Parts: sequence; structure tokens; C-alpha cells
Amino acid sequence: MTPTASLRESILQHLRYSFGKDPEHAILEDWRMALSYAVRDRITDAWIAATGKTYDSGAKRVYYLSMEFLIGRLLEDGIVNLELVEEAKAVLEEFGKDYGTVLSDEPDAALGNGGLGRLAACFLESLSTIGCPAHGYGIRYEHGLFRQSFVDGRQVEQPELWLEQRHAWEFERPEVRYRIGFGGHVDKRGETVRWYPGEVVEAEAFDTPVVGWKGRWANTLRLWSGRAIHPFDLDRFNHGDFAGAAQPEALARTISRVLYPDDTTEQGKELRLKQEYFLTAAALRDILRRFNNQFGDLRKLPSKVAIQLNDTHPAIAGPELIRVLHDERGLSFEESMEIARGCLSYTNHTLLPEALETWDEALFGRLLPRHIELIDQIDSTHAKQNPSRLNSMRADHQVKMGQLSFVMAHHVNGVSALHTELMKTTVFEELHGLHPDRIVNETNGVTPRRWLLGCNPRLAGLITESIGEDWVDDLEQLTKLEPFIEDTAWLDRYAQVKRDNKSELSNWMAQAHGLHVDPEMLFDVQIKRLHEYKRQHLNILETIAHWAEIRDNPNADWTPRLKLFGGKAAPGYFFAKDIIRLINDAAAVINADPVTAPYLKIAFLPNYNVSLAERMIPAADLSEQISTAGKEASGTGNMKFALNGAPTVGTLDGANVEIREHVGAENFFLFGMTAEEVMERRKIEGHAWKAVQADPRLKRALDLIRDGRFSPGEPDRYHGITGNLEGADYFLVCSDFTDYWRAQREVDTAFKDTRAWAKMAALNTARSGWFSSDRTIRGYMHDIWGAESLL
Ligand code: 26V
Repeated sequence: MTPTASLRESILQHLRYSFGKDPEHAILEDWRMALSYAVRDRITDAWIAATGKTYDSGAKRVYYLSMEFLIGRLLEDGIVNLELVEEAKAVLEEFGKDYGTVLSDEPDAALGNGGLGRLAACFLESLSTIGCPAHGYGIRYEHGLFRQSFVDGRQVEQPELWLEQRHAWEFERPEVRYRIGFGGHVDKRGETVRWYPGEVVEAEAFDTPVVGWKGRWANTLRLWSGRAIHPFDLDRFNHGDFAGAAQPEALARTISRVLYPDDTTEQGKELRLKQEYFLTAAALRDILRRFNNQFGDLRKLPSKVAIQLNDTHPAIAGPELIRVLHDERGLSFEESMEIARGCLSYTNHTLLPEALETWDEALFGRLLPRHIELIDQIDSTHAKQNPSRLNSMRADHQVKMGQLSFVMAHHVNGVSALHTELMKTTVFEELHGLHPDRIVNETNGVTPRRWLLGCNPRLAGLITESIGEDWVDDLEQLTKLEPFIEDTAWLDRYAQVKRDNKSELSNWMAQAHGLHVDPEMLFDVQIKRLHEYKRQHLNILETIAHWAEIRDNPNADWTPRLKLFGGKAAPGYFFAKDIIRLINDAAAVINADPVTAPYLKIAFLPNYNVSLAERMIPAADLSEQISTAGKEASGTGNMKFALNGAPTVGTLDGANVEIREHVGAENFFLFGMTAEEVMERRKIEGHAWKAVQADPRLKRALDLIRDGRFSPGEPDRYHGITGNLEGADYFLVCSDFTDYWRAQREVDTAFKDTRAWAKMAALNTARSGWFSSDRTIRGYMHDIWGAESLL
């Protein structure tokens, strides 16, 4: 049977026997589910084979603990990795169904906020592509990241209901359940210490297979869902208390109800800490059960188990592992601590002080009374072994999770070269002094299967036609494109791919949002979470200044530009929400201006998510990576843009530095202060005001905003923003404005030379191969985990 015939048969089988439909009566969702099941069957074969191979080999396993996995849609990923794109298209077409429409019917699994969660998803895919035996452990949130819409330009949040539609990918594991305790008291009898929790919920496993390139390997993403031990109180029911009877279940379920939509401020503290312990304790039980079944001797744990902590969110793994080994299995405290450290490593994803986790000791002690004792013991043991002035993980009645993670990890890594160096000189300076070999760098990467082959089939096709298909899992082969770039006919084809992608995005924007734009414009894109350090307000200020300048001189030879934005603000981050509103307000005024219409348009697309990124990135001409130097740990969007042929306008921050080194300084629009200059500049009193006085364009843009040009009838709407920028301006928007303006005008000039621009774009593609997450994962395997590929 041909692959197409076999796929057709399996789709029809599922339509009939899994969903009880014939093709005549199947609705779109039935087709999507039947296709997903057909693909899932094939993935499952690879998955079961890989699991068997791992077991038989007795190899070391990697466990990636993360509060977030921003996996997005999985159907296309599966189809692409199994190389079934043409077959799936053909079968659907036979039945009059459009491939893209069927794929788009799948809800995005948005179990993450941004970069940290998306990185975890890329890592899972790369682990499978490489054939490294691994599990991802996370929480099966009922509501992922909120759905964003705009009402009068303002962000409105609605709950995300990804599980409301049928979801094809998970296998419920009712046999894998663990009891997780909270609160209660600690009992000490001589040497024996026991924790008796006051409240217990059950964690139930749901497994999703993650398949790698060509289906050679598949690993497991295991997500935990909260449930009550006794879901229903019959006694209460029989006494007429119908609502009360279901209460235990409702309470237990809240633990996995929502993803915290905040990556800066701390809130909902107690539930958040409960979620972190819930994930970590369930994962460790599962890891130890698996280890016990196969190996037994706990002293061998570090040679068989590598546990990666994705930021400090699962940092309780240190004390929890010690608790199990010491309190429950009777090993000495010191040995338990050594074994735990032998297994654990920690990735830091931000140096922003407000995002470094600390817990109030009273809350912590109430919820985890044994763990806080163990943390104190870890702290004093560490202090004894490494005499130093500071008792670093327990100060000001707080528990500092960053310090705890550092001490309990055999390796600590940053996510870009610059970020790693800054870790050594800022937050972890003292600990780095004590343990100079512990901090290592693993620059982030992105999976080329999703972020090129899947999302940009036109470009992928041109690449494969030119250099063969080996680049898909050996991305540095893209350098083989360089000789082609010298050939103008080839370069014209490369440019045509970008034009086609832009037309496709334009059509989609018209149809989905009623936005009509000219695909000939320069598509200038900034998509990422809203944050002051990411400086979307620098972008809109420059746009406003540009608008004013075009109006001064409408007959000049302006380069037509479309400013595209996308991103969500944390619901409680009011400043960020004001920036969104300002961009939308400015868009309303500027887009309606007939004088500037041919040259400047602004669009803020609502509900930015993984799927929208997959639409926008292939169509981008220019990538905005304009954070205040020293603040963006790495960035991964920056890599996706470069790979898809959008040169960067950016600062020397995070992985931008390395991107520029790889693609070449002449193919990158650099501006702004360095991280060192930023620190110096902040010391200058009135730095913002000085910058405003020195640049009339900046002054005019601020005046327009302050005078209510974009908020008619309410001139003070943006006084919070203008006041901040002219005052403290912590993120140095004003101080970097003039250089940003210069860089943008260089972009204007460069874009006019179509061929030279295409060459620059193509060189970005050809030289971005190093930013594959396959390279990153190999780095972790070699430098941190001591794990090997079983392929
Ligand atoms: C903190 C919190 C605090 C409590 C509520 C929920 C929550 C969620 C996330 C965070 C920390 C977020 C840190 C983060 O996302 N960092 C990003 O990590 C990317 C992957 O390494 C990196 O590319 C980005 O530059 C970095 O900002």
C-alpha cells in the first residue's frame, strides 16, 4: 500500500470507529481528530519502541522539570516530523477538505507564558530528534495563558479553554497517581523525622508523546492533573448538601486549574507555591519509582538520573529529594544532599530582580514545614563546607530560591554568553566565587522543524532543492547556501519566497482582522511579551516621530513600512497594558492619516501565540530586538527571525550578541548602549531629560503623546508613560532613542536596494544554523547531564 493509501485507510477507520462518523457527516473537528489519531498511531509505534530501547539499554535518563511547556499545536509538528505533509494534503483534498483549515482547527496548547515555556517545548522536540531518553514533567493546566482581545484599544483577558475542544494527543494514566501533601506537622522521634501533611491531593499523569525528526525516536511529556482522593462526599450529599458533596474535588482541582499569567510580579502566592511543589513532588516520585524498578541502589541515582530545573520554579526538588532519601529511606543527611546534588542542575532565565523567586518564610513554613527545616540544614551545611560571610538562601525572613537552586545543583547555566557572564558578576557573584566551575553557558536555540520546515514551507523547499534535506537535523549545513547567494537568479527566488509569505500574511490579516496592508511595504515586526525592558514603547515612539517627519515632508522618498506588533501584558502589569493601548491609539490616528498612508501603517494583532508566530515570522522583513542591554537573558524569537531571513535591528543584549557574530555585523542593524554603558548612564542625573532636550524628534513624539494627539478628549491618558520616560526612565528608552532612529533610517535606505537586502536576508538564513536547539541540547548532554543518544 502507498503511504497515501495507508494514511487514507487509517483516517477513515478512525472517523468510523473512534468518532462514529462517515465522511459525509464528519464535521471539521472530526476530520482534524481522525487525522490526528492516524498520525498519533504512527507516533505511538515509535514511542513504544523508544521506551523499550531506553529500558533495555539501562541508559541515563534526562528529566526536564518545568512549570511551563508552550507547545502550541501538535498535529502539524507530527505530520512534518513523520514526513506525511504531501500524503495528508492529498487525502484531505480527496474529501474536499483544506489542509490548512484542518490544521487550524486545533487549539493551541498555551501552557506557558513566553520564552521559558517555548524553550522547553523546543527542547523536548530536539531531545527526541537526537534520541536522548528524556521526560518532560509539567502541569496539565485546564486554562493556559489567557486569550487576549482589544476593546477600544485596551487589552481584555478571557480564559483560555484549550481542553474544551477535543484534544487528540494525551493518554490518561489513571494507574499513575501519587498522593501529594501540604501543611500539617513534623514529628521527631530521636533520629527519625516524619512529616504528616494536613492536606493531601492526588496527582494523576497524562502523557503526550513528542516525536522527533523522521519518527526515529519519541519521548514523553508527562503532565500532572490535580484530583481529590475522595472526589465525592456521599455523606454530605445524603444530608442534602449537594454543593458541599462535590467540594473536595473542586478544591483539589484548583491546583492545576490555571497557569500563572505573570512573569514578573508575584501574586496568588500560596497557590503558586502549591503548584510548584505539586509538580516537583509528583515528578520525583515518578522518577524514583522508575529508578527503583530498574536499578534499586539509591547511591547510583546520579549515574542514571539527570534532573534539569527550568528556572527556580521546581527548586523545591532539592529539599524534597533529600527528604525522601533521608527521612523516608534512612540515608544520612550529608549523603542525601550529595546524591541530590549529583542529580540536579539549574537553568537561570532572568536576572530581573522582581522575577527572582523568593518566598515569605511564614507562608513557606505553613505549607511545607519539613522542607523549610531541610533548607536551613542545607544552608548551614553549605556554610560549614564553604565558609563565607553571608547566609545566602535565608535572609530577611525569606527563602531565596535562586540561591537554593545554585547550592543544590552540580551545574548552573545561563542561556546566552552575555547573560552567563552577568550571572557571575551580579546575582550569583558570591556563590560563583565559592564554586567557580559550577556556572556554564548553554546558549538557547530553536527547533528548525517547527521554526523553518513547518512554518515556512516555501523557504524550506528552496533550501532543500539547493542543498538537499540534511539541514533539517544538521542545521549548520545551511552555510552551504552561501555560494547560491552570489547567484542573482537564486537570490531572486529567495526574495520571491519572502514576497509570497508576505502576501499570504496580508491575505490572512484581511480575512481574519479586516486589516488591509500592501505586501510591498517593509514588514517590521516586534512580537513578544509586553515588558518595559523589551521596550515596545521605544518602537512606538520612533514610529510616532517618523510619522511626524513624513507629514513635514510627504513628498520625500520614504520607504513604506508596516509596523507589526503582537504580545500579551500580564493582567496586573498596568504600565505594560498602557503601552498596548498607546500603540492601538496611535495606530487608529496614524492609519487614518491620508498623507502618510502610503508610507506608514501600524497593526497590533491580538492574541499573540505560537500559531500566530508561525504565521508572522516567515513574512517578516525586519526583526525588532530592542531590549535594554543586560535585561533580555537570551531571546529566542530573535533566532527564529534570523533563520527565516529577517535581519535584526537590535541592541547588544542576550543572544543578539551571538546572532550578530554569526550573521556578520554588516547584516545586523546595531544600535544602543552596551550593558556596561547602561549601568554608567543610569548614574547620570537627569539622563532622560537630557536625552529629550538633545533630540527634537524625541521631544516632538513625547509632546504629541502628552498633548493627547492619540487620546482625543483625554490628554492625560498617557501621562503615566510620558512622565516615566521623562523622569526615571529606568530602561533608558530616551537615552537609546537617537541611535535607534539612526539605525531605522539605515534600514530604510538598505531596504530600497532590493537585491542587497535579499542578500542580507539570505545570509541571515545561511548563518543561523548554530541556533538550532539540537546544538543546545547536545551542549546540555555533554556539559551538564552526561547523557547519550540512543540512536
Ligand atoms: C517568573 C514567574 C514568577 C511567578 C509567576 C509565573 C512566572 C513565570 C515565569 C517567570 C520567569 C520568566 C523568565 C523567562 O521567561 N525568561 C526568558 O527565558 C527565555 C528562555 O531562556 C529567554 O530567551 C528570555 O530572554 C527570558 O526573558
